Formats: sequence, structure tokens, C-alpha cells
Amino acid sequence: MAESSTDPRRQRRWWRLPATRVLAGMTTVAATAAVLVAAPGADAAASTLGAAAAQSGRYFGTAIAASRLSNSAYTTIAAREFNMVTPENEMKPDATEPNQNQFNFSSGDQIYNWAVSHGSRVRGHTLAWHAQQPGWMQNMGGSNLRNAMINHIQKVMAHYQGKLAYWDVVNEAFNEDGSRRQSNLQSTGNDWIEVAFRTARAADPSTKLCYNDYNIDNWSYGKTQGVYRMIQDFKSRGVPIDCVGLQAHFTGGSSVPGNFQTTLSSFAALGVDVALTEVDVTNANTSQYSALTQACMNVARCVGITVWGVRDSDSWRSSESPLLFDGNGNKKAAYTSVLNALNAAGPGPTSTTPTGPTTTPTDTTTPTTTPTNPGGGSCTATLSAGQSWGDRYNLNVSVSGSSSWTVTMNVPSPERISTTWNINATWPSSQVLVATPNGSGNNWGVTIMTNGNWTWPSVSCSTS
Ligand code: 9MR
Repeated sequence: MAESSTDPRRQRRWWRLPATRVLAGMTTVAATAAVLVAAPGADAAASTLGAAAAQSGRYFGTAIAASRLSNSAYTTIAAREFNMVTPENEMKPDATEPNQNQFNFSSGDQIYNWAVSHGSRVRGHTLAWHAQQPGWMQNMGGSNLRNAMINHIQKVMAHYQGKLAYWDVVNEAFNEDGSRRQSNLQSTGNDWIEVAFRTARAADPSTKLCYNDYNIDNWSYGKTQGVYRMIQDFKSRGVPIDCVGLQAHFTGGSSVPGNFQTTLSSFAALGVDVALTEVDVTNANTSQYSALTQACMNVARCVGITVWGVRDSDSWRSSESPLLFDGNGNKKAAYTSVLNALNAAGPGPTSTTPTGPTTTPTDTTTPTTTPTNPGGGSCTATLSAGQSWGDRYNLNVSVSGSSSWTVTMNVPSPERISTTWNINATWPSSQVLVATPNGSGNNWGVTIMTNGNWTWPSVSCSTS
């Protein structure tokens, strides 16, 4: 698509004006002026949901079921399109603590490992919920249950410490009228949600802590107002909370309300990130998919959208065909409406990390030379800064000199690459990315979670 001067993406070009560095053959060349590569979608619309969302610093995710990871049609679409993964059931209390204080992370780890090996981040779901409790917990109450909840949060978060982008700490704790839902957890005292969040922050200060619920899409609805008041109260009293997840299940008779964007911006104005966390729409209505995507794009702190499954056949409500791919893995019309809305989006999240200082990326690495290429060919990998946020930055990479290149990127600890675009990626270790062409050309990039270190990675390029 040709870019016109009114294209909103053109107006974002300041994102990628700063430093460039060229690492070429046996020598290192400091490039001073030209920006050699643009962020994905600078001159052409991105062709996958994840890459399109990344242009505005957002993610596009899906729920993943461990039982489907052996299905290559499923994993092919999931790996190509999405850069955030929510385990559909595998990190819920019944899965992770089947017997009291005996933890099982096998399915959760399976999904986590699959996700990060495909350049995706992971959203943990969920720690404290009235549903999908293990049998031993269902029969508990009082201080025993309160202590069991605290222990569960501590142990599960310790296992995933430093690894997850978000955790749904508490799920679905409100009634439709905005009062608290009755449950064994609620019976331990009205402060159980607050205790859950305080416990979670202490257990892993590196992850963002979310409250997640359904039917909180309509701003004038009682439940929305009840959740809003709780977040407002938490923020005013310093109870740690970083985000609100709106499940956005527009199935089973519900649809996107006209004031959806007002709801998102109202939550965001409390000082939390917002995200659409479990999206599906009856019959994948294109105008509703487009409207919900647009609403997120219009709110700077709407950090991303997750659909609740890959293909219609993977959906918990498969009879409503509510997802973006049909049962054969074909893109549906709703897919295009979402992709177009993502591609047209303006600058995105302005969120910051829950703890620690916010800095800007600096390039303090000593340039390294590339290894000698026995085949005699040479290639050059050029890095340039993309957009940055409080906790992460995009780095654009342009490769020249060969079309059959291999770029090895070494990321200083504790930084982690969370997203890649336009490459095939393999991971010799958590700090090393090996990138090869995936047919999308020679311009690609990564999102790097800084974890406090803003030093750029070193790269080397070789040809084959
Ligand atoms: O999609 C999930 C389905 O496989 C489970 O059987 C179900 C059991 O409660 O949970 C579904 O996921 C739910 C999510 O965890 C929370 N919000 C509602 C989702 C759909 O029911």
C-alpha cells in the first residue's frame, strides 16, 4: 500500500530517528546519519497481527491450549500471527496445584517454552479465582483458605519469576450489579483481593499485575462501575495494581457497546494499563471486531489484544464461530478488519514498569566484529533504535550484502528479547537469538524487555 502524507504511520517517524550502528564484515563502521531501516510497516502495512500491533508498541495475542501444540496447522498460525500467549487453562489453580502445596508446572511450562521459542511473551492466567479451583481448595474456607491462596500465589509466581509480562492475579470477582461475587475466597474477608495483589507484587516485582473480568465493557453497567471503584480505591491507597483486563467475550448474546472506548480510557485514566484479554465475537462480525480493535488503538494505555483461541474449532464457543481463523485455518473477513485497524494505528502505550526508574535506551556496547566467513561472502547488520517504552524498546535491524544471511544477536543479561518480526528465530540460549530470513526481506526487528538494562545487544552477520 502506498503511503500518503496523511498516513498516520508517517507521522510516527520520529520514533526511529536516533542512532544507527553498522557492523560489517571484519570491520565495524559507525553510521552517523542515515536511518537505514524503518520499523515494521513504515512503508508497507504489516502482514501479521503481531507485527501490525507492534508498530504501535502493542501486542496481539491468543489463548493457547497445551493439548493442541502437537497440531502443526494450529502452531503454524499461532507462531506466525501472535506475539503474546495466554495459557487457556494450564496456569489456573487446578492445573498448577492439584494437591495442596504440590505444584505441577508441566503444561504451563510447555506453553511458556513454546511461546518464548517463537518470540512471544506470556500472560499468566490466573492465580485467584472462584472457578477451576482444585478439589482440596473448593472445600476450604477461613484462614486456611486465605493462607492457601497466599501460598499458591507465592509459589506459582516464584516458579515464573521474571518470565511473564502480565499476571491475571484475580479473575472474575464481581457480580453483574457491581457487588462482590460470593465465593469461598470472598468469605475469607473483603480484603482478599487486596491481599492477593500485595502478595503478588512481593512475589515478583517484575511482572504487571492485572485484575481480569467479563462484562465490564459497557461504561454505564453496574459491574463495570464496581470494578472501576475497586481500582480507584486501590490506586488511592497504594495497593499494587498495574492493569485491568477486559475479557471482551462478545458472544452468547452480548456485543461491543458504543461506549467501549470510554470504558477503556476511563480505566486507563486511573493509571493502569488496559488490555482486551479474551476476545471473541459471535460469527466474527467484522464491524464489531474492527470497532473493538479501533477502541484499543485509540487509547494510549491499551497495551494489546488477545483473542480466545486460534481457529473457530479451538474456541470454547466454537458453535458461534467467533475467532479470526476458520476451522481450516483460513483467514476470515474479521481478520482483515482487525489487521487494517492495527496497521492504521497511531503511537501506542505510554505505560511504565511497576517498579524501578524509567530511562531511555542507550547504546553503550563495544562494537564487536563479525566472524570471518569461510565462504567469502559478507553481510552487514545495521541496528537502529525504534520506539521505546518504560520497560522495553524496539530495535530495528537491516541486513545488506547478501540475501542468505544469519545474524546472531547477543543480549546482555538481564535483558530479554520478547518479540521478533520478519525472521525465523532460533534460541541457543535465553540471551542469544539466531535470525535467518523468513521471506519477508532484510528488514526485521526485536522488542527487548530491559529489566533495568538498556544496553543494546551485539550482533554479528555471516552468510551461507
Ligand atoms: O476457555 C476455557 C475453557 O477451556 C475452560 O473449560 C473454561 C473453564 O472455566 O475456562 C475457559 O476460559 C475462561 C477464562 O479462563 C476466564 N474467562 C472466561 C473464559 C471462557 O469461559
